[in-house]
Amino acid sequence: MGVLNVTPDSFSDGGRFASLDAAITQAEQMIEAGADIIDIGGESTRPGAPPVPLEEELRRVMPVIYALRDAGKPLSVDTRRPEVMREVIGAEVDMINDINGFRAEGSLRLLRDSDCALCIMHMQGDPQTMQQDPHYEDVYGEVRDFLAQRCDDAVNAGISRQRLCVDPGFGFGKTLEHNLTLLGQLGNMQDELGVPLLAGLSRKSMIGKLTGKPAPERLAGSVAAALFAAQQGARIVRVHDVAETVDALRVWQAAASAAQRALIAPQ
Ligand code: 7PM
Repeated sequence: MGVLNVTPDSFSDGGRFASLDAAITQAEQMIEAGADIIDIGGESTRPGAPPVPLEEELRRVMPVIYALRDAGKPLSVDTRRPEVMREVIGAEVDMINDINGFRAEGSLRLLRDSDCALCIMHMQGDPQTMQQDPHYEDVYGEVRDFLAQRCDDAVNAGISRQRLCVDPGFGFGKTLEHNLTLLGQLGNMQDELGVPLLAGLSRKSMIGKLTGKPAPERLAGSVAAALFAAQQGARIVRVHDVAETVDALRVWQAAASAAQRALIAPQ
């Protein structure tokens, strides 16, 4: 899954057209590089970020959706707002990726009346305050139980389990230690929940803490994290650097299958 942030820093029409153009070019490059899903986000969820007005979020994502409809790859929209979900479902997007786990009133009901996929993510608190003092008694158990409960809630709202995937939400109300505990147990979580797992680690502060590097220099660390997540059983990795991650996954997959064959038929 390639990350496409549509967050123009200029609000003039010139800035808007320029950023739409840039977003489309970036999406085309990610598809060319091997992305299977494009995740379109119009709301900055950076810790402490001010909320984006609803109308502005729609003005950012809708033109990009229309421009990428015929690009040949499934489109996902990263949003917490039922109003945005309704609009993008109407534009026939393939997945809603909600960092809030579809906890907003009415969102599951909206999804029931579509055939759109859902990515249910765990977040403790809200983006404004979540990194202030994250606390858990048992981070793995609490995140797993939350995701299991939200999956059951979705199924009880009339949504088929086959439409769901889950995400532990790295960096969303979690310390480095919490993130590492979750990453180390990703395989168990996949087994226990029985729905496909999505992992988003790309350029996150945990990579920065482990490498001592600022965001623009977190490529190698992010690729390592994506490979590890895939090896643990993650079915989807959400990344900024698609070409590099695809290369790494291809080499790792070839080596892993060769190792598997050697186990079955030793030379
Ligand atoms: C600033 C800080 C901007 C953090 C953007 C972010 C995830 C996601 C995001 C994730 C799923 C980022 C985050 N992260 N959706 N949306 N999983 N499902 O680092 O980990 O891209 S936004």
